[in-house]
Amino acid sequence: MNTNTLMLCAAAIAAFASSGFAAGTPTPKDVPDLMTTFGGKKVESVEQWEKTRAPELLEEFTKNEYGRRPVGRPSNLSFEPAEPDVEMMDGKALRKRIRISYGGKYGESSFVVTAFIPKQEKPAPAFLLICNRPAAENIDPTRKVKSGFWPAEEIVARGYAAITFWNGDVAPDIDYGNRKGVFACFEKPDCNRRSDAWGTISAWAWGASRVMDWIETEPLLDAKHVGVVGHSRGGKTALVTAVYDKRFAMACSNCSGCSGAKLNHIDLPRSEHVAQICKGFPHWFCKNYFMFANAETKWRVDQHELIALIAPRLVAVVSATEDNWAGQRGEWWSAKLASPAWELYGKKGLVAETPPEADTPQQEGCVSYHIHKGKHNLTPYDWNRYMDFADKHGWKADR
Ligand code: GTR
Repeated sequence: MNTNTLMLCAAAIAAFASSGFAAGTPTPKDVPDLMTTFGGKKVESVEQWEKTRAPELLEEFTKNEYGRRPVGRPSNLSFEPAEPDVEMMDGKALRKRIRISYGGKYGESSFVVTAFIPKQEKPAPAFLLICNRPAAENIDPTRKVKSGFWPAEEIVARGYAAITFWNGDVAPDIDYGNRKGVFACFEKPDCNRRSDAWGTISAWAWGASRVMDWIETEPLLDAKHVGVVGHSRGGKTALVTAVYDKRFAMACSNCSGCSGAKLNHIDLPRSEHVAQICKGFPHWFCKNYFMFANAETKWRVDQHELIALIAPRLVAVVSATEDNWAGQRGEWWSAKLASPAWELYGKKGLVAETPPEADTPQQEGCVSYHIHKGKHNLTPYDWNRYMDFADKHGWKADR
């Protein structure tokens, strides 16, 4: 293990243990060291990180958790208006609805993305929500139905474009979604899937990348400043999106819990574990992941290393006080223990020694954390903290 990192991790864990927060709260144990390669070499430079450590971690997560994608950007990918552009929100936004179409060896499919772009001179920075809740109630393009899950009006009022698509249009949230969407185009129906074939989390993240393909073509949008946002299964997907697609400048992982931001190497008995998630939602992952059911702490990686793969870009991790299932302390610890990756780049990761009180964001570095008071949910409070974080990093000034 890299001595510096070891000392940093040990110091972080010790500082925590001596703080008030520690009372009755477990601390991480035997966490795989981010800055030591599988071959036992210490990682001390960006070059070593980028050439060796990051690729081997990425391969480990690909092969054993989220699966391999049979396709990247399809050569026949196309974008066309699904409806004419229209001014909305009292003339403050232009709404675009774009159909993104693609086809593979076994079929064709498409999905529609909705974008509210603030009317302003310069290209707008944006937040892309991967919506995992019923579309009609949460991402209504007519805005007759409004939901705090996607407060598009507030996002536009702060100078950001609000963009979204429904995850089920890319891959249905069931049985590897093999009947519709992307799996049906690139995988033979009823084929015996390989043990490292992608699951729906990776497929949804693939969909987010296709939206980025469109964003790059849209002059009203600033493709260099796009945050990908998701809640719960969508929060896991937001991390995976940014890990596999470096064009996203920020990932916002809201209440993502097990197989998202939550660290496994911490004893949080009320939180979800790999055995439960694999039983409840096997299609989210590749089959290889099932071997870590009841054995996640025997795996040579943990979820803080997934977050670290987003460095040096921005990451926001969010928990909810009433969301023990997501394992709030484990989410904070992942954010903390991922931070040495930013330090390699001469940046700060999560600047904090202990988890914060509710509604008190920790946003000094490139890794942001807050825990909102209340339930497992994505709320306007969270959105505003994501936008504060982007503001702090000059997403508007800098254009
Ligand atoms: C839960 C699942 C979690 C979380 C959540 C959601 O039932 O156990 O991992 O992702 O669903 O996506 O709403």
